[in-house]
Amino acid sequence: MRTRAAVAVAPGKPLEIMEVNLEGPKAGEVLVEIKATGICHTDEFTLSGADPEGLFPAILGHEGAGVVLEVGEGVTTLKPGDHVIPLYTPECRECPSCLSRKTNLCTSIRATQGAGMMPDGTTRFTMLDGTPIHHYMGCSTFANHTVVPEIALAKVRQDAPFDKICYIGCGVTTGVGAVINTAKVEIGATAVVFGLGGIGLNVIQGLKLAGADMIIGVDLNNDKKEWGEKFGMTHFVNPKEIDGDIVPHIVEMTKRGADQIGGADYTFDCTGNTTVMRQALECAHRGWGESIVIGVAAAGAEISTRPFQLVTGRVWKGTAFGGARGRTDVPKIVDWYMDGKIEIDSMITHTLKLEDINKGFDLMHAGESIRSVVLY
Ligand code: NAD
Ligand code: AHE
Ligand code: ZN
Repeated sequence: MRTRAAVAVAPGKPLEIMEVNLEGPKAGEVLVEIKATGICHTDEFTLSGADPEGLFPAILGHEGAGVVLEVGEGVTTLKPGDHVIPLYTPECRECPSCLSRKTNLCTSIRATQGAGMMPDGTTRFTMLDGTPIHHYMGCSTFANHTVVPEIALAKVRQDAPFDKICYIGCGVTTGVGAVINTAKVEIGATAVVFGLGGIGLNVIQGLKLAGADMIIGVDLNNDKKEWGEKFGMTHFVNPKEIDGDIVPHIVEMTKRGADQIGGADYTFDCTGNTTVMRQALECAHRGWGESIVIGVAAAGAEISTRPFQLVTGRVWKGTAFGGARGRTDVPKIVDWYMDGKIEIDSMITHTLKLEDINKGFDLMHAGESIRSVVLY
């Protein structure tokens, strides 16, 4: 069939809207009509050329929601008409990683996914002149139709609005899941969130849900103060507006009662900046503070700190997709949204047509959007 897509033709170039060919689903695969997709900073990261796994031409997008149109041979868990959210972290329930119960990072198709291919090593997308187009993170939601492995689709309830639940395909689950699954934050905790964008605000709403007491948000953009407060942030710091280094500043802020050592129980990097990652670790509490890396850093970037920071009990962790097992957890998060336990609507600041998708990237660069969503 033919479908319309925004194609990343080369690093640093705007996406090009074009008709592309899409081959039908092979065994174990599913054809999905994408109804809505968010634009995540990771799409921008790959488009910019900073992603060591970036391939071109490719159809980016990994934060979508849609309807199953056709299933390939052997598909048993989905049928035409089902509503689904594509998962860049699949859940096969059979690989050593899934069976370990220690990680959400299913490894069954990671190699081909990283190579921009379907599990059989081929692509379903081609340009009209026959040039192959790479898949992206196994999802390619910047196309009106896409083919996704069965194990990389979460079946969700039919009454949930596509234009909101697409955000559960990455940002919401990553932020809320980092708090609940990865950090396992407890009631009364102190926490610091660096970067109050589409991910950081969801970390804040996760912290509120978990019952954290003090939630400090850090951002270079003062407009984010109001945003953070809306979701439960109790204090805001703009590093450009304080005297001296952010680490002693936060340590001072987090001294509580008899505990005059200071430092947060949990800190989260939602910027992708390696200097910020170090600051986040170092303002975690001596003896037990945990710092969770969520941000994705450019090829070649490295993190460093004095080993003494770890010797004295701070823990450095990372999380992908908020530690969520997609087929199991995503339908539950959709329920939380539908039951009013988590908020999504106000974070979707812009809705765009596919033709205007590049505006979504401009709004992100200008710090004017939290999430832009493309409606097909
Ligand atoms: P975003 O652009 O919406 O937000 C980034 C925020 O960080 C902005 O508010 C910006 O002002 C702020 N910021 C930038 N530099 C800063 C600094 N030095 N100090 C303080 N604040 C700073 O991006 P997003 O969609 O929220 O994504 C955030 C990061 O998370 C990106 O690196 C993205 O690739 C990554 N991400 C990771 C996962 C995962 O599974 N680990 C999932 C989604 C996104
Ligand atoms: N390809 C990059 C890494 C990108 C990355 O870390 N992706 C996250 C999801 S970001 C979603 O917005 C992830 O899930 N990582 C686990 C995985 O297996 O990719 C690189 O540096 O090579
Ligand atoms: Zn994302």
